[in-house]
Amino acid sequence: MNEKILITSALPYANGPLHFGHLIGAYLPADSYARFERMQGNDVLFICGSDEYGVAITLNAEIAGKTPKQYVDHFHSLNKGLFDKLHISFDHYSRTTSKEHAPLVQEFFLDLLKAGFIEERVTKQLYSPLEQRFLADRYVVGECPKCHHLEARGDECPKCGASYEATDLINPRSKIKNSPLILKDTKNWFLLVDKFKQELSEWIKKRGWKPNVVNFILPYIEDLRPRAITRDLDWGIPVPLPDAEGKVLYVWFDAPIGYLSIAKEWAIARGQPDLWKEYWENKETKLVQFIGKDNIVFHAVIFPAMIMGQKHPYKLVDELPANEFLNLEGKQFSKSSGWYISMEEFLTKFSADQLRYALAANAPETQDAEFTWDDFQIRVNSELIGKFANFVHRVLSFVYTRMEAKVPEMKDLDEDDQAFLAGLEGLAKEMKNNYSNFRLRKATQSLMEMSALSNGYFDKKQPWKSSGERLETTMAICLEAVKTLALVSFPLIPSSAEKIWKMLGFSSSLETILWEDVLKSSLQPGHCLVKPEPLFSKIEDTVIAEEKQKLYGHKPDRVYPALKEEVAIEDFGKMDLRVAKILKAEKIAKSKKLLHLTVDLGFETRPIVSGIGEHYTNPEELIGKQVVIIANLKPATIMGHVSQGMLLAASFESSLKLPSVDEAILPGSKIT
Ligand code: B3M
Ligand code: ZN
Repeated sequence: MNEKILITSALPYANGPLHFGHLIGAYLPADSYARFERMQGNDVLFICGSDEYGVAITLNAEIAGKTPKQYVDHFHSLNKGLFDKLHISFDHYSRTTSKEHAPLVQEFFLDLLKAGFIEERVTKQLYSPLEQRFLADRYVVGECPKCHHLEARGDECPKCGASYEATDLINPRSKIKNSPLILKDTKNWFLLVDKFKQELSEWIKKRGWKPNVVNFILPYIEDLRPRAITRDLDWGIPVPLPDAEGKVLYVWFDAPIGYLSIAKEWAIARGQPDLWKEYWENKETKLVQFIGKDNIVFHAVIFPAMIMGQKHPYKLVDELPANEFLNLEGKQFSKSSGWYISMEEFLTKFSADQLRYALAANAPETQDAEFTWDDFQIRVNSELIGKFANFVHRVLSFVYTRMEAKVPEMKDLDEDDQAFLAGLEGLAKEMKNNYSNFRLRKATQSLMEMSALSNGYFDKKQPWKSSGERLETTMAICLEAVKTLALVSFPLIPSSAEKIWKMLGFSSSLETILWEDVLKSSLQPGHCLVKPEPLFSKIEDTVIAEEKQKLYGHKPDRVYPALKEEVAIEDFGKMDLRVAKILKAEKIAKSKKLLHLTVDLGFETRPIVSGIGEHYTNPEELIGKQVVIIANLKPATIMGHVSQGMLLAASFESSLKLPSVDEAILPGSKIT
């Protein structure tokens, strides 16, 4: 065959650890496909790398008290290590902070600018005078323009789900400093992607992709508008223009070009710096890009438009197997809320192949799917062990212990033999077809069918009651089945397949063999087997029960707000904090949030208006409570009520409570 096949997986953000959903979304399907196509004798280049720019990373790095570089270094090496443990066989795994990446991205930008596909525009963006920087939407909170929820995010309201521009928020504030923001003119560059409507539409229609992808994309192309491709950030690839100080390229402009820069870095590392062009600039190459469904637009529209607009003859994507989402026990994976399974911890208890098989068997290829601990246990114990490994083990053990570990000679075939061999051949063809067409779920079903057919043949021929030529023929045929199972399972569960291959006495690796050669040639009589070892360990109910308890009883990982900037002791000394006793507490008409309080300061009583109404819906419960107030705050008038002071409240995520002061401490006492 020797077709050139360039395979990519979506570049994972270096913004957190990989979870099962990522694995079955864009990595395991790509790896199985890459392994399969290598077995077909094709010239495969399988690449990926960490996606290391973007606002989510700068924000999370700030919260973690790290620089973005420290932050991405951590997750780049963590995720690279996980891919290795999961036997994802990238030919090269790199990162978008590599030295090859920026020049390629900046060349793309300048080509598109010169060709008239990028335009400079001035727009109003949110600016933080306190932080002296423009803030991207993730850094902004404010009042939802639709439902007036006060803690709405910069791009979406968590309460009513409305999505909007950050500039639409009422009273926008900095998420980090809680300080007010203003609208300010700023210059950015826009990709005129709408100019590619016609070309994109014609190109997409010829792709022959899954209807769910095409039907989603065509209407999107019709509604294409120019997109901002630069940001006011200091973490990213600088805009390569003289008057672009403080501007970087938007992460989704640079990241897809990572597929080229990683291939280029791979070629340089091999001492053939232009080799990558034999894949990316060769129209005969088949480009297959594995992604999650949320990345379809950038891979089927924006990046192809960028390629169409620049000057190099880079390949456009040929196949775009986009998987749906995987949920965990009925809910979305979410590290922040604690609803997730640590991949690292999982791999200390279960094998990569057990996970690969269970995820593939349940792959979300046409609709969202679920990972459940019960299903995982059934897939491993009943299918992988009960069918696949059971047959392999009893055949190898039988020949090893009762036939001197030597492959017997296949003599005359009876009807059962011929039917079984034909069944094996048919299922091997079915698996080849499933792998070629990215149907991993179907491939696992065919593997189990092949295992069941093999067990059925073994049970029917009853070698333990057989002898002479009949026994030899039966076991020779069973060994052919074991060989076929090792071959066709390699793309799916490579480590176990290699173990079977070794137990069959082969010193080679399945990575170097050809699919058709193995199917065509029978095992040689007299060939020696190696002592068989179990392939998997059974998963006990107690282990699953423990894992489920951990998940359902899981306390969410706390994400603490970043500390504010340091203050001098003199600054703190200006505030006069006092203990106050709440004497009266009433709601203020037309406000959900505000309460009107009367507090006793010992030497006087004071009116205070406080925004705690949503957390104390029954204000009377506050009466008699001793709290801390800032007693020397300038008085203010709020909704017509004078307020002389401010209560100190403790808030975390969405909860808020007033810290209480012990009764023994009298109102008016100073807090220092
Ligand atoms: N980093 C993955 C995501 O959206 C994103 C893919 C980039 S591929 C060029 O989670
Ligand atoms: Zn809202």
